Parts: sequence; structure tokens; C-alpha cells
Amino acid sequence: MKIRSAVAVSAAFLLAACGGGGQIGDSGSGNAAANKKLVLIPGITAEPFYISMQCGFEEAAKAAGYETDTQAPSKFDAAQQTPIVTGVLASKPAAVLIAPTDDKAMAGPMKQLKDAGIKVVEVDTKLQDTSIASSTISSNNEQGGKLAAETINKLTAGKTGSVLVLNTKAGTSTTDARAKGFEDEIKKYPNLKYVGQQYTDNEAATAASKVTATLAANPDLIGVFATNLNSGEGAATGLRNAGKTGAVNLVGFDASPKQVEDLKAGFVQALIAQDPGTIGKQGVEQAVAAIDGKANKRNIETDLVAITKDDAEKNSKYFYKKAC
Ligand code: T6T
Repeated sequence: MKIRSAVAVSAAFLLAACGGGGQIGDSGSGNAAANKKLVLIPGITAEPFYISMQCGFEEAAKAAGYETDTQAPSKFDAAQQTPIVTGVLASKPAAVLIAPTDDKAMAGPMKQLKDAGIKVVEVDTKLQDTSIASSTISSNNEQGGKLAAETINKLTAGKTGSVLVLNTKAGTSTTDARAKGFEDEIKKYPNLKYVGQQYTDNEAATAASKVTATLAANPDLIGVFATNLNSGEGAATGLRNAGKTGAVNLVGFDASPKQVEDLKAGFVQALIAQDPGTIGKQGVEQAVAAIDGKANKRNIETDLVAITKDDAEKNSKYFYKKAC
């Protein structure tokens, strides 16, 4: 799959790398095809990345003749996602598409699904243990982090200064990979002094305060990479509050309505958008293949695109939804 860059400052950024609820009928263990229920367990509820994923999931499931149910925790937290998995386990769907909120802590609950004969497909995030899911559909997050570093380098145009990464929670496979890709790439630009990563706990308010504190400690800050939606929204607020909009180049992962609004207003300089609708759709295809006893593609990469204010409209298909 591809990573496309639409950042106007450089075409050279191009990187080739690529609901409803309901009780589930007990189909019994030996008759998976008769069980027409798919469940999506996102990382957090009411968040445009996962809403867009749910839209793709529901559309594809309907086309394949499956019923759907989506159940999400109110916080991006393994302690909240675990009881959801346990409840879904008891309802015996044919397959579960899940975005594990922790790459180790969710292994136990997800293994219980597998052991009960329920097919498990990872969407977006993944476990360190690769033996549980039959397929993982995700952006190439490490490449996305690299793209963010390249983008900050282009935007800062040779100036000297400090650069910060705002990560979410340790153990989130996607954002950890983005931070790693960024760290590896930023080393190539000696004028950009990497001051390390700060964790936001996936809270926009924490992201805003971490930015303010980093500015106080590093007045030469010229770049921030926010590794996901809430971090990006919060970082934009922090920079505005500090009167540093534009002076500090902000590159954020994701493309929520608020992030897009901030991009168009000049509060954010670039967004790296994912394709969550396709992640949901491909997740269904892999789940149905597993249910039907067909071979799975173990890893599927979906598109990433870097977007600036100048090419926002042209890339509007990548903007995330608040509703299907
Ligand atoms: O960035 C996405 C997702 O890819 C990541 O795993 C967690 O955060 C988001 O859902 C955005 O909030």
C-alpha cells in the first residue's frame, strides 16, 4: 500500500510504502457460516477516527450479509476495554474486529475470544503477540512518523530549534510506532534538536499543558509532532494560548473535523490523515474470509496522506466523519 504526501511544500515527500446493538444468536462452535454477527470494538467511543472506521465496517458488513454491533470504551484504556471484550465473548459473534488499547494488556481478553472459536481481526492498533489475530489492518505508522519528521523539516526550512513529540499512552502500538519513525528520521536534521516525547494520556487538555510547559523550558521550540487526534487538537490549543501559532510548526496525525478546521485557520501546518473507513472495510473482508475458512492476509497497510492548508480541499475525501 501507499503513503501519499500532498504537502505543498515538497512533492518529494512522496513515500512509497506502501450499528446497532443486538443479541447474537448462538450458532454453535461448528457452524460459523450460520452465525452472521460481526462486532467492532474500537479504542474509544464517539471519536471521528473510529466513527469513520465504523462507517466502513457497517457498509462492508451489510454488503456481505452480516449484522453488526459496535461497542467501545469511553476512555482509551485497557481496563475499560477488557469488560467489553468479556461481554462480547459471552454473546458469541462469528468474528470480532478490535483496536486493542494496549499491546500487552489486551492479549489475555483477546485470546479468550480466539479460544472460544471467535475470529479476531485487529484494526488500527495491534498486540505484540501476533498469534491471536488472523489479520491486522493498519496504516504504516512508522512511515507516518517518518513523514511527519520530513514535513517538519520542510516547514522549518533550515531554521535551528527544538522539536517535541506528543505521544498518547505507552503501549499503544500505533502511536509508539509513529514516535519511533519520527525519532529515527529527525536525527538526520542536525539543526532540529529533538527534546524527546511527552505522554498526553490521549487527553487534549494534557497535550495543551505539555506544549505550554515545553515552550517554557525550550523557548526555541519550532516544531511539534502530535501523534494522534486528541494530542493534535490539544497541541493547537496550547500553541494558540501561548501566542505561538505559526512560529511553532505543528504537524498532527489524523484529520478530525476540528483538526481540519485548525489546518484551514492556520493553527496547524500539516495533518497526516489515515483511511479509517478502508481499515473497517478491509477488516470485514478479512473477518469473513476467516469465518469461511479461507486464507487471511496477515498484515494489510492502508493509505496515509500528508495534507496542508493549500491542498486541503483536494484531499477532503480523507477527512474523518462525525457520523456515517
Ligand atoms: O490515531 C488514531 C488511531 O490510529 C490511534 O491508534 C489512536 O488514536 C486515534 O484513534 C486518533 O485519536
